[in-house]
Formats: sequence, structure tokens, C-alpha cells
Amino acid sequence: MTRPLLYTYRRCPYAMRARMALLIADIAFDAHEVSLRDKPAELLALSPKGTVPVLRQASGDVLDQSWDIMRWALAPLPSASWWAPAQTRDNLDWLALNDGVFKHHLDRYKYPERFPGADRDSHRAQALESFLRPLAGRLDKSRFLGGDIPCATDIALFPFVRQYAAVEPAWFAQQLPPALQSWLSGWLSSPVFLHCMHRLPDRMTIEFPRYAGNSDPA
Ligand SMILES: N[C@@H](CCC(=O)N[C@@H](CS)C(=O)NCC(=O)O)C(=O)O
Repeated sequence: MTRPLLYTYRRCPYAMRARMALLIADIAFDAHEVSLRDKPAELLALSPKGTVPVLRQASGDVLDQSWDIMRWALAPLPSASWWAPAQTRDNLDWLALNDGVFKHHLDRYKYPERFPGADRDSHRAQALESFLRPLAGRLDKSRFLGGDIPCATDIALFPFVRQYAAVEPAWFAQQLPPALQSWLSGWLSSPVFLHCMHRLPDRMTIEFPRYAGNSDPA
């Protein structure tokens, strides 16, 4: 049977969340590591907007939004643990804030040279105050956004927080309270994240190595 094919980019946080969802759901899939500077014609034919991740299902249907790929992978899981808690108003709001305001400031903090007139320090501060401090407060209440167990929102958000933390790790470590630090470091050392960062050969389609491990963070 034809496996689903994921067009992906190793360092893209949207693609990370899609890869983790497919691995957690134990879905066998092929993967194609894309060069963002030279996108394959097959990808653009499936999804002309030209972003990754894009999933071509075995049926030929196409999903070209990371959250849709997560839903497709996680919603059918028997326990529904990964998907159901991600549907609360609170968690949908966190997702919207992450993909909206936080991503806006993150890009301008991380790549100020790409945004003429962007004040890097101002974007660093706005990301901190509008998103990261409130998120830290939320994680003070429970270990995961899913409560005692992780949910899709946890894995949707932490790849973006990882990017922010990596710009100035020492500064980040001083700014953010322990609940957020341990949430992030738990995910960064989690087997499913380490597995999803497996290096693929560039511009080739191969089966992504299967994952059968524990999906919880350390
Ligand atoms: N809303 C999309 C966003 C995906 C996205 O923006 N991906 C970036 C890479 S991290 C991309 O493909 N950008 C196109 C480019 O750089 O040419 C999703 O959730 O999948």
C-alpha cells in the first residue's frame, strides 16, 4: 500500500509538530526533505502556497496545514488523549497566540535583518510579555497543556519556544521561571522529539524511520 508522503524541512517548527504527530500515532510515512530555496515541482503542484509541511495521503488527498496534519494523525487515536485536551478553548487560544503574535515577534527577534526597521530587542520583549510569561504562568498550574498528560498543543508550541530559547540561551535561562524551563527541556530531551529530528538525505523520498517509543517528555 502506498504510504502517506510528508514534504518536510528538518528545522521548521511547523514540520516538527507534524512529524511528531505522525510518529506518536505510529503512522508509517515517507518523507521528502525539501530545500526551501528550490522547492520541488511535485510539492508546488500539490500545494501552490509552497510551505511545509504538506502531507499527501495514500488516497491522494492533501493536507497543507500543520494543525490539520496533527488532527489527521492524532484525532483517531483510541484514547483521544493527545487530541481531546487540545480542543479546549484555552488550548485553541494558546495555539492561535503561538502561530500569530508569538511567531510574529519570534521572526523579528531571530532574523531582524529580514525585516527592515524591526527593533530586535523590542520584539524579544514583546514575545516574552505577550506569550512566554503567560505560558509560564499556565504551566505553573499543570505540568502539560493537556493537564497531567501531554496533548497536541504541547507539541505544537514547544518547537517555537525552542527557537526563541536558542537565540540567547543564557538570557532565556535567566528570564523564564522553572515551570516553563522544565516543560521545554523535558520536550527537548523526549524520545519522540529526538526521533523526529532524524536527518534525512536532501531532496530524496525515503521512508521515515518508525518510532515505537514512549511519547512522553523526560
Ligand atoms: N500555516 C502553515 C505555516 C507553515 C510555514 O510557514 N512553514 C515555513 C517553514 S518553517 C515555510 O514553508 N515557509 C516557506 C518558505 O520559507 O519559502 C502550517 O501551519 O503548516
